[in-house]
Amino acid sequence: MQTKAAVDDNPIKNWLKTSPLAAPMTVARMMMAGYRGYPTSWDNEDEQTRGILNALNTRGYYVYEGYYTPEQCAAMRNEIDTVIEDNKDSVSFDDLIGDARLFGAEKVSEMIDQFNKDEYFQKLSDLYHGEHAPAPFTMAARLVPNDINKDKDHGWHRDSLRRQFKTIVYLDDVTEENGPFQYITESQHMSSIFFDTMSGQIPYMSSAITAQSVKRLTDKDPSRLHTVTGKAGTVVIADTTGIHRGSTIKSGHRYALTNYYMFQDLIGPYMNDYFGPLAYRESAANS
Ligand SMILES: O=C(O)CCC(=O)C(=O)O
Ligand SMILES: [Fe+2]
Repeated sequence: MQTKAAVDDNPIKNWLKTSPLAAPMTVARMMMAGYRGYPTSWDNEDEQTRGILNALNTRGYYVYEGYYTPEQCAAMRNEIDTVIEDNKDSVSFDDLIGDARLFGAEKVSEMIDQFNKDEYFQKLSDLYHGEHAPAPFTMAARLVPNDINKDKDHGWHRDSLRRQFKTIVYLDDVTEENGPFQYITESQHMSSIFFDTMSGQIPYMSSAITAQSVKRLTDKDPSRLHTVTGKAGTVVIADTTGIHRGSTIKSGHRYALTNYYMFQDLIGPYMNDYFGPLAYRESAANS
């Protein structure tokens, strides 16, 4: 049996990963994964809705300010502390770096469930996916600075090669210091997936993307790098097919809630293997 090291050392495989074939192979994989073009059937929606969806379609993300008041954000931060404390068995703790993430936090908190069930974001998801695409779970996250990550320039990735949409609400004021969301604009387009893979020299089969690859893209066009700072209560709405990351937190903390919207055929019990026991619930598939 070949060991992993032996596979990684395979010169043909390595050549394929970084060869000019990486780009067409990535696009082929994306189409096999069920890529759907970009529906634009929101012409009859109100101006704000059209503006948000058009921003997702072109640049890749939209910033919606003032979803929660500062007081609601404070209450929500307390709520996250409580659900993390009360559901330790379901929380992914990174003891080394101190981060805590609870996938499915809405199942143990009515407050968080309201964000999960937000009707307007659900409507945006349905329009953007071109079909009903619910959020089977919300992730509550509490991020803090740590010595291991503090000097690292990493974390870039695509969530999926199939259209995906997330809403992330900042529950702290987010500056350059405490882990702002960053996005490479237009990287969600199939054409960019092709050309960025080439010019960034992004290896085939890699959802993680090195800082070096991203630098190649931003050196070519610095205006593509966007860092989303914002007051507590700001919601980042993003097509996470595009290249993005939560940047490294250097000081303070960053509490946030993230709704994971998904095509219904992707929702199933297997999610609990990836995200923990609260992620999947039967009714979500039919909600
Ligand atoms: O929390 C963030 O800023 C982004 C994290 C992320 O990559 C995601 O939710 O897909
Ligand atoms: Fe992501």
